[in-house]
Amino acid sequence: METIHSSKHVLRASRTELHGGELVAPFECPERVAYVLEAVESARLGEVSPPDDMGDRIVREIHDAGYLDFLGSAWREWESAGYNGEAIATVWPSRSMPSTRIPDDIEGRLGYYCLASETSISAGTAEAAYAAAQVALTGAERLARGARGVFSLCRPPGHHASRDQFGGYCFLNNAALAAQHLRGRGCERVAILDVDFHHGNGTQQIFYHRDDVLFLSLHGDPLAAFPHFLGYADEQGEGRGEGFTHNYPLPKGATYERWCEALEDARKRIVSYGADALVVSLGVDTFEKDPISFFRLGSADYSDMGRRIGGTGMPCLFVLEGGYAVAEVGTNVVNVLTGFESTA
Ligand code: Q9C
Ligand code: ZN
Repeated sequence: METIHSSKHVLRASRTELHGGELVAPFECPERVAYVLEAVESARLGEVSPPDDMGDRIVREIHDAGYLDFLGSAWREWESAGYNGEAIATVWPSRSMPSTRIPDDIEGRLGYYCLASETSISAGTAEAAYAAAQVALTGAERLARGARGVFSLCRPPGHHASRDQFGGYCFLNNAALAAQHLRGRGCERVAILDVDFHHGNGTQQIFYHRDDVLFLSLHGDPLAAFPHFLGYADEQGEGRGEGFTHNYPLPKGATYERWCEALEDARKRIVSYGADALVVSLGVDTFEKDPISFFRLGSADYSDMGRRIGGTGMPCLFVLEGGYAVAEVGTNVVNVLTGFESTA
């Protein structure tokens, strides 16, 4: 299996994450990719290639123009405001002041375009996010040209990013971009299976009213886990999209056995939907040693997960999302990929 990777991911190297009331070194760090590349190489998974320049047409179809302008200029504006730290949102158009006005001031714009304040914007963030988008789009193009499986080693991750908001370590929705690209390249129906520990709120929002992209997410129950305000079982899509979103919120301490029951239900839905291609939002923060999550998957379980995904018989693009037990992220991700390959 080919891996698509951009060394520009290192441009995303923020120093701060707001965690437990402290500014800590971010869980989502460049070392994650180093471990994944190491595991890809030692498993001899296949070639590692840089992304092609896929342009910004699909990015503009999925994301809001004002949001993209904001991402492009936020760091410069923050610096010119004279602040010493990284850009962190502190105020939102919340339930008590539900405004749609977009303020001029950077503090106001940050709040307008942000959905969670753990994520700081730093120098180079926009460039790295754009490179990750190209990695996802290039992977989708390889699939459209006939590959059975491709790995887009995206960083920063994407599934929390909505049409016009960043947060949860995400800025551009890599998996959504890949699905949209596949739609324009001959796939009538695309399914997105989100196996990251956290609900893929951004991806759900982007496709909520559509029936040409099926979205399924297995995740920690939002009553107990980030992003808290989306990902409940009764969210099933709206309008044409009704019945094309499926959420599987799972309890604290869920084992692979429990997780797998949900995967099997999702798998049936994907097959009966008749998807032409499958995009997997591949987060491995379901791991038992993940520092910010509460499932109990072990390293060997990821091989089984990959085999089951391969069992759909569908061409599959794996897009990296979360996973913060840094030293084990590589092994766990590559176990999914080699499990998938074993079903060829
Ligand atoms: N104090 C992804 O896995 N957690 N994002 C905030 C912790 C945010 C995870 C609460 C978790 C975001 C791509
Ligand atoms: Zn996650």
